[in-house]
Amino acid sequence: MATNVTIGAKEYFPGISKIQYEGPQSKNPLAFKYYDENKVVAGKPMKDHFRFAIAYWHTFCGAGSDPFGAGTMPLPWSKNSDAMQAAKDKLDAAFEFISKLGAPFYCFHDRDIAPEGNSIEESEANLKEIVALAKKKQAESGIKLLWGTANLFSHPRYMNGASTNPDFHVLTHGAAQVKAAIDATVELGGENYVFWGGREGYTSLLNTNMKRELEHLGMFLTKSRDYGRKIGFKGSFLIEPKPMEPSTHQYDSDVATVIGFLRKFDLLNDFKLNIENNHATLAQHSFAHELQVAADAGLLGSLDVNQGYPHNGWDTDEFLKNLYDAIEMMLVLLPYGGIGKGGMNFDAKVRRNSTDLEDLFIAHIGSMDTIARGLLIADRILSESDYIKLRTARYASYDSGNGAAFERGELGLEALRDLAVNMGEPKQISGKQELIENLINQYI
Ligand code: XUL
Ligand code: CO
Repeated sequence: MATNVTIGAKEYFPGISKIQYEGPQSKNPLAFKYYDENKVVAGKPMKDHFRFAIAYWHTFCGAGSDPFGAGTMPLPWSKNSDAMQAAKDKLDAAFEFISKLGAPFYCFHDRDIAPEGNSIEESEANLKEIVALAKKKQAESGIKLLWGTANLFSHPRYMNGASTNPDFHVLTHGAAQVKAAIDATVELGGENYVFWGGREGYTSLLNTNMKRELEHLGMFLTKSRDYGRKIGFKGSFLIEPKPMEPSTHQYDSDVATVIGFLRKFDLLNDFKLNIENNHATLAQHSFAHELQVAADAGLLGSLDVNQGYPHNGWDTDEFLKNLYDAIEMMLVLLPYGGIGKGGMNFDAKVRRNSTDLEDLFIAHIGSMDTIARGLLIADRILSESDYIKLRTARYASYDSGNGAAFERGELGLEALRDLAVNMGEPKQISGKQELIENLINQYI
């Protein structure tokens, strides 16, 4: 899975060579302090635990504009006035960046890598042309596609949603885009295909038939699955929950909601979850909570690693720097058996005042190191401490006797009532939360 540095017609990041692991003592901002890709931890190399991926839309397309001002980022690869030439330059910059960073994967929306044309046919042709070049770049560099997706939210036609749009005509345009994006993902050997709800949701119930819109979404996903399988896509389809923004109410609001939806539309065999930290916190959950809900259902597919700003209520897509989040993430992932064919995609952007091109490297290096530390710490907590023992012990009364009989379904409500009478008032048993919190801190 090693990546070879690949530079196109022009070098976009001169002076930066392949980022090396230098260890925790290093003062070099362009070196890894903890992410040592081949270091074996908990039975496998770090790189296989994480399967890091670079998000094309933020790192190569994000100009840093906000509702109050224009973009601030230099994006030297986006200067050509010919949109297709600019897309080719951006592809060169992307593969140079990803290979210098040493990330094994990338992720894109159709419109990130190729511009929309004046017709569906022109858009399809644009995408095909860039996909052919990306395929060569992948072969040359060893970088792989973690997932592809379609942008069904930026174009004004999607203002009322794509597959949940009240207008069937708009839905057909969404279908054309998803078909082309699945084709591109398969052509590039993509390991997953993502659906993030974009504008699939509503702003006012007064003008919305929610039941009908959800049925359309279920049908749309079913037909997308059928098409993908027909053309030989073997990977997972992933749904990425988010509760709000851009719509006031997003249909895929959190992991539990999505699992219920997948069950209703009989999609559990083909779909898993792509879980993003900032979306979890917008849903008033912790990242670990969302991961655990998916893990318990056997549906943990892939992660968009980032974090929000704790004092506001929107999706700030910051680079993950909170060590606790990284530790708690690994405390769920390690016992689950790892991320499988998923990965960790940096759905994150540098702040709009971080305008040096090297800041893109520094931001990714920081998150990769944070997550590597999370792994090292979580592994020690799991293998050396009493963490699992303390948690397991709380459920000991179900391990034998009547507790075990209850779990087997052998005790009805009358029998349980009689046991309560016989056993009398239960003794208080402490949950020991602070003890466990202290124990985690002891390993940091
Ligand atoms: C938006 C978001 C998307 C998805 C892919 O909040 O997270 O970028 O990851 O469409
Ligand atoms: Co995301």
